[in-house]
Amino acid sequence: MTEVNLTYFDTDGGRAEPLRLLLHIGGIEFTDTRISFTDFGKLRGNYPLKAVPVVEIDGVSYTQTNAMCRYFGKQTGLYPSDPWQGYLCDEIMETVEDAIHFIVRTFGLKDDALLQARQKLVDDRLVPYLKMLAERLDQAGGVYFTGTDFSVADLKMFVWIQGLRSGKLEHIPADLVASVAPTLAEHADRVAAHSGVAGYYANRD
Ligand SMILES: N[C@@H](CCC(=O)N[C@@H](CS)C(=O)NCC(=O)O)C(=O)O
Repeated sequence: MTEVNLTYFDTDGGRAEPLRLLLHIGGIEFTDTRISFTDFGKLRGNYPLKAVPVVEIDGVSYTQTNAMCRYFGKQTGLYPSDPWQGYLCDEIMETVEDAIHFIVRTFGLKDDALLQARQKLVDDRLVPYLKMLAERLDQAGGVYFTGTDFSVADLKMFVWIQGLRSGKLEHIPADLVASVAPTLAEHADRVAAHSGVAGYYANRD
């Protein structure tokens, strides 16, 4: 049997979380290796791109979260088989990835520099991104991002929206999603209630 080992920070969020959910829901056994930031400093030299997530498949390390999501999504029915639905799924995942990239650029800033950067981030990036994504959900019928079937795009959106709503990102209002794109907040609630997602968190201590 193929051995899968996923390495990421010890948080129930971030880039690896959609993949943890996907593997759990899809019934693929994996080792959930969680490292501290201190460990990361010591271990990053071992990772192919000096970054995490890293997925080790039968002892070989691979990178890029969205590629992992597509690969395991195809094996578990959580990535569309139809090419057009696949495009829609990818568009959502890549858009979230871009948004994460813009947010990460503001990490490490302090005081007024952080305030200015976060306000600009909200106005120039997050608001347009949230509006575009809400429009896509609407175009897909309003329930899931690729139509009637639940997919890894829904998991990726869910994790990102939960992060935005957490209030943990200073100067990003916790009610931003609800005020700019209420349907995305409803979508995240819908995904949270999905039996596979709810079951996963019910068993997390
Ligand atoms: N495009 C990559 C981005 C990976 C990435 O930037 N990971 C972050 C953590 S979420 C990281 O390891 N940053 C530390 C660094 O690059 O030094 C992916 O989606 O896997």
